[in-house]
Amino acid sequence: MKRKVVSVLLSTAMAVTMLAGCGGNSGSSAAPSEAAPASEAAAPETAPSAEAAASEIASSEAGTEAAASGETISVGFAQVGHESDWRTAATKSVQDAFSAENGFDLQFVDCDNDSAAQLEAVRNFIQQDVDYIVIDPIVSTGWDTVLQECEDAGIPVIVIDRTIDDSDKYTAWVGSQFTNEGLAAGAWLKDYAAAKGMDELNILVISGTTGASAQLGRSNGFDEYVKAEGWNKLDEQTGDFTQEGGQEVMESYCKSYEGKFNVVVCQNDNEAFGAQQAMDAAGVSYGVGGDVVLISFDACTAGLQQVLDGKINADFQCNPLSGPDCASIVQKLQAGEEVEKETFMAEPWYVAESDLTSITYKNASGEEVTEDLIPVTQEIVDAAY
Ligand code: GZL
Ligand code: ZN
Repeated sequence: MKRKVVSVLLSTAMAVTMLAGCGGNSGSSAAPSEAAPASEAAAPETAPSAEAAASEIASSEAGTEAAASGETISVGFAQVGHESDWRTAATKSVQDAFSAENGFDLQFVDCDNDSAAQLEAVRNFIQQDVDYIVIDPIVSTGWDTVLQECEDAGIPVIVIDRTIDDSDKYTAWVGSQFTNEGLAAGAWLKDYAAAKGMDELNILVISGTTGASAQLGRSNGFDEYVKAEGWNKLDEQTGDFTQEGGQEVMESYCKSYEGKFNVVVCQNDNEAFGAQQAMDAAGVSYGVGGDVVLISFDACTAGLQQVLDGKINADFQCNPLSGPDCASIVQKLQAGEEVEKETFMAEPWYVAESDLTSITYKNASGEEVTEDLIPVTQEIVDAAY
């Protein structure tokens, strides 16, 4: 099965509006900003990659033709929810790509982290007889029956971001290699601890939504290092990818493991913001020069600001901007063209200090890779999603 790695860029300024209300956004309001390049190798200031720009143009051109010919493409999108800054950016990426001017009629459903509601949303799309269905699956199992119903109705399904692990009855998937994110975090911590002379690691993990492929991959990848290095992982509890969840779990950790931990791993930035609040309240110092190393994932704008401020030591990006790739897959299918089953987003690893410049690890495909560590600068923060 061919794979394509795409660095997805938005070359236009993008004002990221944060969803108010529940779901644990960091509460920070992001200023309108240029989107960052999301390719591993690219430095922030490089121009949009030709491939990404071409796919963006192709999807809008084809869309415009479709719109001009009056044949809009109807798409049902069942989104996880609104639990994090990452999710807000991911939703906007799809809504922008599947716009009316691009020739789409997008039916959007925010499933608020409720798997039953998500299955119901997909079944409603079948009833509405949409042309295509896009799913970001809250959890990775329980999908085969409803995907069979989509197949029986002749509606192609594109999966984005998280994966569906109990069925392959979908046409294409665009997203991240979550296990690599966890492996990269373990590889970085190993080198960082050696560089800082930390001979004993006592680790607390605040994991994401249980059963989400992002949680499974990050936990499994990181645990390979826990086992191989003999690190002491004191506990792992879910913070459900929300700020409230991160704060609640960290509050209990500060009581149960007072003075016994020197590393905290949060599986997204919003959990890290909550953990910071709890550690502040407990008088625990973290980040560069602190008693606790704080690791996070997503690298959203507010998370990268924390890295720049030395309050998060390392932030492993998960790229939310799969909208353009997803839209170009739909347009290719509409034109009767072949599409790849898997498209992986390229994702940079960000750090607060520049003493380590790269990591080398064996990735989920068993290849030994060496990847850059990017010290965060203000322009990187300003260009983030
Ligand atoms: C990862 C995505 C995760 C993010 C969280 O691809 O599914 O869900 O890491 C989000 O911020 O809630
Ligand atoms: Zn909610």
